Amino acid sequence: RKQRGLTIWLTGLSASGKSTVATALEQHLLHLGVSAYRLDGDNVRFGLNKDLGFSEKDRNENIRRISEVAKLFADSSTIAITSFISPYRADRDLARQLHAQPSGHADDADEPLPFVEVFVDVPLEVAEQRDPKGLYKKARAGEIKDFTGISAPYEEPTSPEITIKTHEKSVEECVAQITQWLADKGYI
Ligand code: GGZ
Repeated sequence: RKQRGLTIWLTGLSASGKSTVATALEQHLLHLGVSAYRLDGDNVRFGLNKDLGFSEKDRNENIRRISEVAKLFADSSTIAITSFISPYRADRDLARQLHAQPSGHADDADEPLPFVEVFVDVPLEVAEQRDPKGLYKKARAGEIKDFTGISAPYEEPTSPEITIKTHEKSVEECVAQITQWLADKGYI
């Protein structure tokens, strides 16, 4: 039977370190000879989802489409790594439920594709201090509306598979934490 992939779903504030960890994790898995593909704002929000903004409705749809795409990658035996704020618990739960449903491919096993929620947990003050693009500053000044953590919600995960703290650990340690978890589960 064909080998199956999985989805590693990173969630956290802007400037929490999602993209940095996702990039390093992708590199690490590729070095191990494991197929991995990262979905992030740069390759999704400027393409597939370029019609979407940051209202609650648009974020719901952003995450819905990303969930479907991640599932397709996972179904093709790749480790899909997603790196989006995904601030709404209900959207992340839908992504999880989607992975539990059969894909519809005739040759597919019935087992669900694993969905691994990784909470990139840094305090808002840390993210705001980092502010690499000056977005928090603009949000505080009212120049960006509906900014996550400032004027739009971030609903923390209640039972993520993994929690990483990029303000306490190095990127390498965070990647090791995730790969150790995957190895313990027999996924890599
Ligand atoms: C949050 C925003 C916003 C608003 C633009 N709120 O740090 P960044 O710049 O590079 O990453 C953020 C990115 C968030 O897009 P996502 O697709 O991950 O969001 S969601 O999952 O909520 O749909 C930030 C930038 O886009 N950005 N405006 N109002 N982040």
